[in-house]
Amino acid sequence: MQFIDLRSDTVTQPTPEMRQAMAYALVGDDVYGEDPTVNALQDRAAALFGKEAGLFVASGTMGNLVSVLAHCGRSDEMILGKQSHIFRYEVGSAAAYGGVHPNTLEVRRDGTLDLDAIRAAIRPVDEHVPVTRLICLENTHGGVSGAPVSAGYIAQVGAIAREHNLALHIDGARIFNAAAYFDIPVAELCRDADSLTFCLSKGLCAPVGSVIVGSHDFIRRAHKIRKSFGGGMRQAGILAAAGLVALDTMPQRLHEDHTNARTLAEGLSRLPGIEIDLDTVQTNMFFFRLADDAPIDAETLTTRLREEYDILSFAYHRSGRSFRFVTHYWITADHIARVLDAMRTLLVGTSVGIAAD
Ligand code: TLP
Repeated sequence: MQFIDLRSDTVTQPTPEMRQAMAYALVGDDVYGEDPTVNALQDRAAALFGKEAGLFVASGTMGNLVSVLAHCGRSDEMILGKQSHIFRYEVGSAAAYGGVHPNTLEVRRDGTLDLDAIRAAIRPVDEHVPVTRLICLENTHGGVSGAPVSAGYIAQVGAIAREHNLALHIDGARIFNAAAYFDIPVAELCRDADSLTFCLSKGLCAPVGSVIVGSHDFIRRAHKIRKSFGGGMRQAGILAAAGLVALDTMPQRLHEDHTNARTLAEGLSRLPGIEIDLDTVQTNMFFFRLADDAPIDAETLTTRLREEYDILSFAYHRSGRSFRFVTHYWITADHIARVLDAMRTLLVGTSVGIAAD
């Protein structure tokens, strides 16, 4: 990659092995169910997550939308975090296309929703109110510094869901980062969920795609909804081939991204003008804030990082002074040293002189 791109792990490019697999992938018409590579990816994902079936979709957003609509009908309600990606960044699509009403709860620093608040949010049987059908969790939670959510907590939410006959969906865009953090198989983080979406295109580096996993019945409904959104792809095996390589090669190295994020965050915490809570730095992303008395404003920092150091970043949340840095496969330990040196120069005016290659 030409730049040190810390904006997101969505910027990752496919590895040479993925490009090779894509070039030689066996393909067929997936709308007929005849693409062997898509079928292999779906079966592989289902087995990995301990579910009956999988469905390849174009993106994490599509995976979440299709899942919500497979669980809920019009005027049904889903309980989810106010800081969740589904609520914040998916264009209100569940409401727009499915008439699904969001009932939002505050996400805590550890990525969880308060269990009593979930219980209290479940609607009573009353003709004035929507029917609660679904609880959505996010793991890792991008809205709060990539917090990994434990299997123990998910089991507790699963118990509430079962008690009230609700479904549990997990937006697991970065579930492999959570699994790497806890050092457990993804199936353990999925055990109590009825459905989960995970992304091949973020930390796993595949160019396109996500997979939904769940029961045969759920996937059958999701398949039809995917089709209605124009998401029935034809020779999609070219994309799925990269996804299979991603599953083979990427999950076991994600702890390197976590280590790099930690090193970067600790280095930044030692610089004046940076406000950062190191307790929140657990996986491959973290937030920090430029202090009000920092010697540089966010816009100048972003511009100088890009123009003078080939480092891409942007102020997050439009709050002006908050940044999110995300590490991934294409960010090396050497890059981390270069970012820290650039930040030190811009904030303090001195550099330890790490040469750019
Ligand atoms: N997140 C993107 C932006 O949209 C914010 C990012 O840079 O982090 N769930 C979660 C938890 C996500 O972080 C994202 C993407 C999605 C779903 C959507 O995935 P895509 O982009 O594939 O639709």
